[in-house]
Amino acid sequence: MDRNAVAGTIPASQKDEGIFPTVFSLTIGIGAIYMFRLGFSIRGAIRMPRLILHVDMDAFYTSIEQHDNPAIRGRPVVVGADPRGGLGRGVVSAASYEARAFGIHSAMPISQAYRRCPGAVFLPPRSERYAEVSDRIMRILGGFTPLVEPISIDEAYLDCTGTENLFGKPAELGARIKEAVRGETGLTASVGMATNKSVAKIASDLQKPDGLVICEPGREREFIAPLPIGRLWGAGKKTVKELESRGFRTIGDIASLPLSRMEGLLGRWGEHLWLLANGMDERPVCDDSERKSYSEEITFDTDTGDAALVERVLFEIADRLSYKLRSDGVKGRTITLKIRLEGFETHTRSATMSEPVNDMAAIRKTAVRHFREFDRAGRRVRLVGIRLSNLEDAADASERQLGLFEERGADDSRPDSESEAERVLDRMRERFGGKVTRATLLKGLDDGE
Ligand code: DCP
Ligand code: MG
Repeated sequence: MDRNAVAGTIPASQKDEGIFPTVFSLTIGIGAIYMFRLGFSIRGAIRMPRLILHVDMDAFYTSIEQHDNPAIRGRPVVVGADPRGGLGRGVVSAASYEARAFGIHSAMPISQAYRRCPGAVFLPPRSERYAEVSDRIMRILGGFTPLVEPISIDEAYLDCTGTENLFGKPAELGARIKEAVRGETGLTASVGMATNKSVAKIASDLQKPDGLVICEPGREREFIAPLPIGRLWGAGKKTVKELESRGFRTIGDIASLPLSRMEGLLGRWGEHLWLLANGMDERPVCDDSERKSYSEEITFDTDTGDAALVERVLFEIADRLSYKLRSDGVKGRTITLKIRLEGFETHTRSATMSEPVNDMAAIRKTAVRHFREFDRAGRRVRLVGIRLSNLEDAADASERQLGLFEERGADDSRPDSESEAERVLDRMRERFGGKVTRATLLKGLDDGE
């Protein structure tokens, strides 16, 4: 009944073995920079690398003001609070690149901005206009891939994996996107391209304004290594200070530390930063209106060899995922178990069902089965997670019968989301919040199968 698809990720230790071609750089038209050749690699043949873009508009608010009013093009422009001759309160929202030459930047007190450049053009924000341009930009980006995840008014992630036949190689795709945005809005965008979100976002910022920076698959780690730690998503001022006080300055400095050292310094947050510092980031590009998957994972406080504990955790995860799926009215056809072992080796095991599911029993049963079948050769487990993908609307799916699991016979025509027990649970959660899980209710029961 299952079409088993098995995929595994490459352990960190094998990620940088110099099997990739030489790094080179080349400047192309429109002021863009093409830093690394993006081509086929041995790894690409094994597992197709993703092509993730981060697009961020340059000096967004002030660029719109300069576009709409040619008289202020080329001049320092500041959008924000009223400066009132240097006595105004409030802050700078955006500063044009000409204004930045005076040291003016977003979030700076407007009075300070005024002192730095009294001759700048100070304008109040026109939020509606910016939102309208933002909508247009997101629509333009949507012409290149259906997978667009807007993350603020002027930036978005795109997953353009597999678009080469349509739009050409990454450098060409990037140039086309920038040209489409410029042609339709008159504004410039900076684009970063990589195999994951974190590196793409770092890349888009490297050659602003009007930049195009590409990191070749397999080069993620060395690409970000020379940059300061503060470039990593989530490395706030406090974290950077803490790390700098110990002599770590660059991303490469922390990437080469043993993971345990980072965890010793920053706890579990250390693991997050260590992964990003090593150029690893598995987060998918999520278009919320058409979400591609639901997933949840748990990292154990200490690596565990206790299979019963792992299964109990899978039970909890299945329960929470099932609740989310049912709340959103969707079902998934593919159930993936993710398991990370001590030493950081990560594996996934997927099964695609003949019918989509969203009930806890089905999700848990498949995840536990994968876990039991997985040979971890006595090694302890660091993390487990479950992902539901291949989603469809529960209403469509409920017309069909489940017929996959013994607990629902073929004559059971009730949609599984309406099973009595789960309805009761859902009602309790609505009253008491997310703290109620089936596993909480059944605590102490051996949940095996
Ligand atoms: N913004 C704001 N307040 C801030 C930061 C930003 O109101 N503290 C607004 C104004 C910016 C827009 O959001 O124009 C986009 O933010 P960015 O951080 O992308 O900054 P810019 O687009 O202005 O400049 P850059 O070229 O550095 O992206
Ligand atoms: Mg911007």
